[in-house]
Amino acid sequence: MDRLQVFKRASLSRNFDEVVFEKLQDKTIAYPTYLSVGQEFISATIAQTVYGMGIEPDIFIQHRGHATYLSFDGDIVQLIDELLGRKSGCANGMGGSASIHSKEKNIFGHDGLMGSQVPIAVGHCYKTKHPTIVHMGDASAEEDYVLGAMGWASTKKLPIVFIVEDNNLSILTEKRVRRNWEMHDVARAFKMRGYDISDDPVEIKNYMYCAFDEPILLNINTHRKFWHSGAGIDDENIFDRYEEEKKLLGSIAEEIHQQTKIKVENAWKKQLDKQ
Ligand SMILES: Cc1ncc(C[n+]2csc(CCOP(=O)(O)OP(=O)(O)O)c2C)c(N)n1
Ligand SMILES: [Mg+2]
Repeated sequence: MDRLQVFKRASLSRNFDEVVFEKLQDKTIAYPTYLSVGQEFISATIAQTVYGMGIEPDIFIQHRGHATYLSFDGDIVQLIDELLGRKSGCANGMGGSASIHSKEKNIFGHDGLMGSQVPIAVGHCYKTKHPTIVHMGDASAEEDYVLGAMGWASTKKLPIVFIVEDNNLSILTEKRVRRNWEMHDVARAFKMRGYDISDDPVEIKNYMYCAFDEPILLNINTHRKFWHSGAGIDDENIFDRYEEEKKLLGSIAEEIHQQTKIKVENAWKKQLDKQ
């Protein structure tokens, strides 16, 4: 796997949301905003892997979706405009952070009801039989309609990948307070392959081996670096996959990080100058 290409995608998301963090603090952005920081390697690896397979999937995202949108090559300028509430935004300035989408990239925006994207994605995949990826949080996965839809996907052997971005949190409530079961076990109970893995890109790529031949579920353990919504820090010492990968890949990754930072900052500046 090209770990550097994955890093490039992750770097775009990281740098993008770091600018958004500042824009939230100085109130340039005044809407509820959900940062992907800390969780970027999930979408970055999935996108790099499926594009490497020559597949252009349909993608259903949820509220914490900036990294998914950018990793799957969603247009950065349209995302900036969306966060600024402009008509030229990817959801006509009406969706905001929680409901970004891209017609060009087959990214379907979220309606705000936790987990609703899962039955919608399954129904879509049942109709189209096109490779489909659906992202959900570990708390959204608990909604009853998610589980029924998974059963149907398994019964019909749909080409769908269920991605659980398991940051262990529902806003601030940890998983152990909410439930005593795990999503990969639920998938297996539905006779589907289900795996509980880390957000190490090599591990994610490896577990995509049978993706789209049959339904699979990857419960990917990850870490949310910032608040559930808005710009703040819950835990200064939380593990950061991005920094870990940067260290591992060395100076070339640092260079990619710096170049991407400039590119993203310039894109923001250009859009803000238009006001
Ligand atoms: C059906 C429903 N219940 C509650 C909410 C309020 N709510 C929005 S996001 C959220 C937590 C989502 O947690 P998770 O799915 O794990 O995603 P994360 O924010 O951790 O990425 C809650 C409770 C909602 N939007 N929809
Ligand atoms: Mg969560």
